[in-house]
Amino acid sequence: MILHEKIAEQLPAWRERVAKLVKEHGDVVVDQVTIAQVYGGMRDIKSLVTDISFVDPATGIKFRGLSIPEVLEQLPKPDGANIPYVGAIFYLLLIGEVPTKEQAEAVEAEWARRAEVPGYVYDVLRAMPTDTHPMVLFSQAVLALERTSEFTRRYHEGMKKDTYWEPTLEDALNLTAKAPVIAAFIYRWKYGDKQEPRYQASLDFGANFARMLGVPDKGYEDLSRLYFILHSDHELGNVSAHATHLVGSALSDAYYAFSAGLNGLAGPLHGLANQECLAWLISVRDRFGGVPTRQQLYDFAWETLNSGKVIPGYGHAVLRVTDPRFTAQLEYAKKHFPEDTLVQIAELVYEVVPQVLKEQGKAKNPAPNVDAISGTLQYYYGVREFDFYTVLFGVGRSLGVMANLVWARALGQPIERPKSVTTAMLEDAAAQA
Ligand code: CMX
Repeated sequence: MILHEKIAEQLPAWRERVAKLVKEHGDVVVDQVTIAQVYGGMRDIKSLVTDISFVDPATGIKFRGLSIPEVLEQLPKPDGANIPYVGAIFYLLLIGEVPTKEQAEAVEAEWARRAEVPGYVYDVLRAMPTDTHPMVLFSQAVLALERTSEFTRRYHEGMKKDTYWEPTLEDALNLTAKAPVIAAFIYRWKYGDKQEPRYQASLDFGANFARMLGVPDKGYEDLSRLYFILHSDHELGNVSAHATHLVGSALSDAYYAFSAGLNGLAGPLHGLANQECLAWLISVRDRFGGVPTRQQLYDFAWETLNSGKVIPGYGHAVLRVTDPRFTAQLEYAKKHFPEDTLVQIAELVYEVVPQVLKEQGKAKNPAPNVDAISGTLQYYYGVREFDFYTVLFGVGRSLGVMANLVWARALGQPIERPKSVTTAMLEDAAAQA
């Protein structure tokens, strides 16, 4: 299999590079930690390593060194599509090279071969009350698949540490292949015809997702590809990536690890913000019967802040500029459906809210993040069940966190175990400073 071969080819050089760095320069100091950071969610402490993506606070995400416009331009696309194959971004994240069309199609073929979801997983979901949040269903379905883990099977048989990455890659491919099918089933079971979706080997990941969800508009196939590419990875410290990495570091397999990542993604300060953001835009539309004036929007934003709430979709823990993932989605919407009321409101919010947040003076970044518009695009195509949106984020995020898990195993990253201290210790440190 092409992904296996390519990683195996690169591994000896990577292992040598990392071993040399740690052996010869292991005691070089890369960061210092303040009391504010220890008490402040470990913000900005450089303590994780990944070569798969990097978020520059001033420019945003780069996937293996490529910006979002470069990714959209350079990765191969299915015939007739405007957005690249999802298989192409997975190849880029895992291998670090822009794939040829054939290589991207080889990943797509692997997925098609592995997409079938065992019947008992559907039974687990059907046994749940229908008002269960879709993220609970998603996480539960992933966990239910754990018994199929190749890594865990091989681990218990006994395998050498330097081969851990091989069954992890198998799990990663199986999990990412099944994720869109599970997501589509959750959608149909909760809101639609309750049928089990069928993955068609003749279609790519994005087109399959659109068809399995039952969205007839061809444009939704491209939007699905765009959505999954943009949400795939955002370096390693964000909650979903870090939770997956942390749990995986105990040699829990890909299913345990990704289920944990999904549980973190479900929080309102992380992935759930996309559903909250669309709800906020709709409340603007309903209050003013359409696109408000700047002044009306300005007052509405202050009303939200004064009621103690955040403005969803704005602010970021790392970024200090407009998120390029927001820009890519806004451009897509303006190109394909510029007349849509919610798109126009989202654009006006982009003009007004940063100023409001600056005046409030709390948020370190008053600019929009990925969630500020993603729900608006889904809504346009008729996917209007807000609480499903974080599941879409999760399908995309599976790509990045699985690529990271494979490389963490390949490079033998150890169990995570940072040190905690007591408040009294910090007070002592402060007294001595
Ligand atoms: N609206 C109102 N206040 C905001 C704000 C917003 N959009 N963004 C930040 N603030 C406030 C914070 O609540 C914090 O207030 P307190 O000091 O009273 O606690 C203050 O500004 C400083 O926060 P910060 O350092 O700028 O931001 P953090 O790194 O702590 O948090 C984030 C980042 C994203 C959680 C925060 O900006 C936020 O809550 N945004 C709204 C929710 C959102 O869009 N989340 C999605 C993020 C992307 C993702 O992970 O999916």
